[in-house]
This record gives sequence, structure tokens and C-alpha cells, in this order.
Amino acid sequence: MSLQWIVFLAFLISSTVIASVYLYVALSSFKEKILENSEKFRFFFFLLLSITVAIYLILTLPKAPYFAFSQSPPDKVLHVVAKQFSFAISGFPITDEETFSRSLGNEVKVKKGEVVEFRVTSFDVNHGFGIYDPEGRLIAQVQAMPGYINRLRYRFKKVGIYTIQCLEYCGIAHAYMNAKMEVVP
Ligand SMILES: [Cu+2]
Repeated sequence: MSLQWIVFLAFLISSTVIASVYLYVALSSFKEKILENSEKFRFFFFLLLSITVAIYLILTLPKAPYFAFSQSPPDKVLHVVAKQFSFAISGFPITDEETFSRSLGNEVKVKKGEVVEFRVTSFDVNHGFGIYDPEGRLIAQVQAMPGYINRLRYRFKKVGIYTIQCLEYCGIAHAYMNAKMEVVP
């Protein structure tokens, strides 16, 4: 079973449970009986919620990317500037409109296995910097914000053409705001 199906089934099961609780409460709200046991029910649901949240946190928190590669100095630094509706990526800092325009056509290549640090910012509004692998899966993302440089480190494990896509609605051509980069052996 693919990961997407597992996530879908987990969503289906948890939403069915939540919907059943709402339905149960709605259907039994006319009876007085439930009021007698309300303390017990409340405690039961609180316990159920706490256990569910704890399981999700234990499973997902170790995968949070905030501290990924924080101990390993990057092998390569790439400067990224987002501006309606394109990404300029360069090995050198992009400081103004001129360096931005010049960096637009850059062929971006990184080596497989090296830790790349993206320093991402924006020249206008908030954008999203999302990296998709050659199979079209989102593998890393960070916000591109005017006035801030957000760092994202990632180690590319597969050779191929990666797509960068804006993940924050930023205007009329948002859906077409993308760039390419290549991971070479
Ligand atoms: Cu956008």
C-alpha cells in the first residue's frame, strides 16, 4: 500500500470517529440520561484525545525538519530570491534587481549526497519555496519572506531534475511560478 493510501485511510478513520462522536452527541442531546454520565464521558474523550495526540506527536515530531543537518556545515550554499512570478537561484548573493534578472536563467546543479543550504528570501510578497523530487513528491519547503532570509538544508539522495514550485498564493500567475534544478552524480 502506498504512503498516500495509508494517509488517506488514517484520515478516513479519524474523520469517521470524529463524525460519529458529533452524531452521537447530536442524537442523544434530547435524552436527559447522558447528562448523568457527562463527567465520565468528558474524561473518556479527554483521555482518547490525549492518547491520539501523543501517538501522532511521537510518530511525527522526530521527522520535523527544523534541526535537520544543523550540525553538518553545508557543502554548498545557494541564494534564492522569489519575486512575482519567478525564482532566481545563484551561488552568489542576489542583492538587487540586476543580479536578480541575471540569475534567472542560471542552470542550477548540485551533487548527489552533498548538503545544500538554500538561503531564501523575497523581493516583494510572501512566497513558498517548495522542492519536488523527480517523481513529483514534495521533499522540503520553506517560506520566502521579504526582509528575512530563511535557511533550508537538504541532502539530495537521488539524481534527476527537481522542480521548485511556489507554495504560497502570491498573485494571478502563482500556479506557474516555478524553477528547475538538477542533481547530478
Ligand atoms: Cu505563489
